[in-house]
Amino acid sequence: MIVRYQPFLWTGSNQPYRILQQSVLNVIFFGETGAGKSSVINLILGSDKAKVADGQVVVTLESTVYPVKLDGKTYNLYDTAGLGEPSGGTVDNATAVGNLYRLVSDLSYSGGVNLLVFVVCCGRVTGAMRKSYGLFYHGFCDSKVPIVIVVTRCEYVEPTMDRWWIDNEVSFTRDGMSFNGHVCVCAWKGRYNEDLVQESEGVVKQLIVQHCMPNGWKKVCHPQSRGLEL
Ligand SMILES: Nc1nc2c(ncn2[C@@H]2O[C@H](COP(=O)(O)OP(=O)(O)OP(=O)(O)O)[C@@H](O)[C@H]2O)c(=O)[nH]1
Ligand SMILES: [Mg+2]
Repeated sequence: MIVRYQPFLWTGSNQPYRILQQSVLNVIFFGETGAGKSSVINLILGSDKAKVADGQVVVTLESTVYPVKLDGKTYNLYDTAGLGEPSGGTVDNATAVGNLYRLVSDLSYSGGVNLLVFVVCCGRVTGAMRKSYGLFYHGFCDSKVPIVIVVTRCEYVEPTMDRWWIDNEVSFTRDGMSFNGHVCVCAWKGRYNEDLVQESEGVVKQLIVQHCMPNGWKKVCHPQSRGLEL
């Protein structure tokens, strides 16, 4: 089931019209445009429900939720618009940032946020990554939510995909980015990499189950700030 995520509507009283199930665990995927957020979500879903880029286009335009059951619990996986798209793109950065802020605020009126998943491509650790991490983890989530990193495009890393993290973790910590957990994956289903994709599916699911906190963190927001445009 795919549910287009919609912000809550306000009745004018203190009750929103629509409350998401309290018992689900809310997991937000964020990162640069093209990092592989939707591909990683598809790995977990075991399907192609989340639309993936074909070429150099921005694909995920708004937050979309994909419910999935893992180990008997229901997780709502939130796919979000990519950060870092220069102004004038399909979803400019200010809109993407505003959508993320709204998502965190809206979830604070239901179960809260249980886990953040930062998705990056293997390659250079960039200032843009540091900015996205700082803005979302520290800025929007007050450093109160566990955060894990999923590194995509690791199919060519030798001798195993995890080697990339061993070589690059220090660059993240030096830039002030630390994580509760990490995995290096191949989220692209090619002809000859079925075993890597299968391995990736297992480690990503495990990462989420292991690090999701049981009680979601809720941002203290004021109703009048809900329409905030950043
Ligand atoms: N080779 C390789 N390609 C990948 C991997 N993960 C994702 N891709 C490709 O990278 C491109 C972007 O992937 P998406 O999943 O659409 O990225 P996204 O972060 O959701 O992008 P936006 O929605 O535009 O922000 C697609 O062409 C994917 O097939 C990977 O592990 N290896
Ligand atoms: Mg996407």
